[in-house]
Amino acid sequence: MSVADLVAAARAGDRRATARLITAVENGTPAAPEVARLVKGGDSTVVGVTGSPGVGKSTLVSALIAAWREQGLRVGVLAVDPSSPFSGGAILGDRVRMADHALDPGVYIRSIATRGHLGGLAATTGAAVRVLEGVGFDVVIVETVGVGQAEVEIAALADTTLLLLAPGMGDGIQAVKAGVVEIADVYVVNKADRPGADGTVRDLRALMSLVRREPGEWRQPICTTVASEAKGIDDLVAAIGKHRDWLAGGDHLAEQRRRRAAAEIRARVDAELRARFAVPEALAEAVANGETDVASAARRVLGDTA
Ligand SMILES: Nc1nc2c(ncn2[C@@H]2O[C@H](COP(=O)(O)OP(=O)(O)O)[C@@H](O)[C@H]2O)c(=O)[nH]1
Ligand SMILES: [Mg+2]
Repeated sequence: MSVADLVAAARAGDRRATARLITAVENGTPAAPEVARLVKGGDSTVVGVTGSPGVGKSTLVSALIAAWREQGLRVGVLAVDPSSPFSGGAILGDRVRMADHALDPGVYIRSIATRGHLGGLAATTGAAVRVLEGVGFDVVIVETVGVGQAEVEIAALADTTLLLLAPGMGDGIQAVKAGVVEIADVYVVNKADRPGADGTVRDLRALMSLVRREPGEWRQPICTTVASEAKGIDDLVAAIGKHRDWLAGGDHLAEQRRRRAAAEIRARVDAELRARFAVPEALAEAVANGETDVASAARRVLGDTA
């Protein structure tokens, strides 16, 4: 099958064709540039879903898929979360709903391994997002575990990033303080059926009242959900739509897309620099032994003899 045939098949809902296109760009095969060219110009709502393990991301994604499918939208999901959805995460756990999605040509779900990407995880994920956009998915969801820098970078690929918190998880507000707050566009307090949800919302409000914003700047709403019972999903979908409208209103969307592309290039450059400037073992030993210092060693690695 030619790349053009694959793209046509993927647009018609053939998930194997979609998978082959993503694999091509992930692996950087000779077909990759043609794939990129043929899928360009797509326009999806790209939604990042991040938060600590167990907070309910996969369950929420499943509920969001159902809501958007009801509106007739095609939904693609990239799960950059080792715990989901194919290795025991809640999407798989919810067998009935997942079986529906599995037969539904309007849904495509793919796990992205967190290791072994030549161009860096963010670059790989960004390329996959563009394929899904290009073959006509109206919404692309990227689920990541919001802990490491790589995950934060991946979340930054999204137009709208949801940060999930849950009562009693302790780390919630800390995650907000630690800078994840900068990438969140919508806060979601999930597991609102559990005690302490009100307190989590209050803590968030208090924290946000400290942030100064310019007029016209986006104010992150706080949505409460019970993902496992599909409660609060309509309000969340509406909040995502509002953020999308806000982005589209100013020059925000174009700026966001540029930022996304810059983040992808940045990730690729980082990966290539790492590959190009390997740290010789002897040099590491010299630093470990105190024969030289880290800064000088780093300059040596970079070939900077000045
Ligand atoms: N009580 C309650 N449990 C939930 C809710 N949402 C998810 N869970 C459960 O929390 C656990 C972790 O959910 P999962 O979606 O896998 O979390 P993830 O690691 O963030 O993707 C599962 O047992 C879910 O059934 C909720 O709103 N309320
Ligand atoms: Mg998960």
